Amino acid sequence: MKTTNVLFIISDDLSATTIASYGNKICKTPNIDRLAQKGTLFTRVYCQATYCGPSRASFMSGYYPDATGVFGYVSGRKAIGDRETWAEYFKNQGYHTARVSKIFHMPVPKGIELGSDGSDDPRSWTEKYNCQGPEWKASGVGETLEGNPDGTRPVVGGNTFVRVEAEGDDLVHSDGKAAQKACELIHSYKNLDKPFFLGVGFVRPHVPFVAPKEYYKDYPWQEIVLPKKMEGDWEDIPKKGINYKTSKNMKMSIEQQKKAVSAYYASVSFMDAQVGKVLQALEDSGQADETIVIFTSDHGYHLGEHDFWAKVSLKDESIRVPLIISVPQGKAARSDSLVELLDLFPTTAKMCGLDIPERLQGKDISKLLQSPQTEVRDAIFSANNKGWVIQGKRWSYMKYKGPRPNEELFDLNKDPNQFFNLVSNPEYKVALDKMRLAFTNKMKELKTNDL
Ligand SMILES: [Ca+2]
Repeated sequence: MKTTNVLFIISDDLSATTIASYGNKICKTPNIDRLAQKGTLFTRVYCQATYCGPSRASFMSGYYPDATGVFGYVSGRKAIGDRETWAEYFKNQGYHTARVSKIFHMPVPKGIELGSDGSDDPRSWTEKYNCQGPEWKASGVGETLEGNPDGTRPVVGGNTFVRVEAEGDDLVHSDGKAAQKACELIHSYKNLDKPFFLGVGFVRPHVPFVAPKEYYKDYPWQEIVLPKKMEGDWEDIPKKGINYKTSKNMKMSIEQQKKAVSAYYASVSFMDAQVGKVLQALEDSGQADETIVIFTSDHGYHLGEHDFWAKVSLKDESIRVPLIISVPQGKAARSDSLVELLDLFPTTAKMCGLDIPERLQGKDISKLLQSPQTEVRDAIFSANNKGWVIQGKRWSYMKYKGPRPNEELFDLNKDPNQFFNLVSNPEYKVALDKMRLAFTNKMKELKTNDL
């Protein structure tokens, strides 16, 4: 007998701050917003690692990166041994599981140019599809925005800020092909004798910012307003808290910064249009009433806050992700509970009537779909290769490896932009001690797991 299907859609490097239903007034995301109209939008969801590889290995395996030691660009299979991944668990419980494009780590743009598997976990899937695309080599008007102070650097590959207003339609690109493949699979699954778990990974807005030129037209760079900056902002940030990409080391002029944001928005709108196609296929195939839909990202992104760019930092823009969960006949709701991407595995298991494997480190948050006012935890936990962050609703505490100064403390009530590090301020000694203890306890707790 068929039971509930899971359609898991994940964008790459998508900041929640760029989605209209999360409050962005410029960037257009009508399809994600439509999903939010019949689902629960979670406002405080956090990744467990702030870059692709370890974040994806974490939510797919069900473990914090510090439990598995997976901080690189690998799937984590070696670390979890024979234990089932999220998709593999569903497969072994009788689901047809499929991957379209990037679910486990896949290098962008290189892996997409090659159409290769990246750090996939073959055991997780009944079938899988890679979606090759031209990426930065797409024909169109392109510009390199970093390391290009005199404007003479050609469009280059790699993990580089380049924008390309591409010729041609959506199907030229990896995400257009991924949407097409996902739609085809969804229609074919109508005839399956078992439920499906379909993971669809879109690679935009990850750099290069390549999208058909029509998606650029709503975002003239001259009209972009950059985030508020503060004089002396970096003075109280420990060295390891300064992000690996900054306006300074990328040598970006204000014009280049605005062009980066406009290109990011165009990439988000392009990705959003692909989400729309997949959701439409689900409705057209008559399976929307038996399918849970999840939309999220692997981590957040800086668009100039603190003069930081991209991911990896432990500040809120980098650790926070969007999450919408829509259930059959669902209505729009909002939850401010602190949620982690690790919660997806146990939550979907519960919602599909499967036992939750006890070893999992995330929580079942399915009750938030009925009562969005409920809270499931006091604090979230995330990490990068230089440190950790533990963050409750009021206090955010970061601890970096190596000698002092190696801590940050922010009062999110008074300072949501995280401009004022309170670690050296004696007035906040009680809060600091509390967060230091919470951090120590969390590290102990997550390492005692039986792996
Ligand atoms: Ca990513």
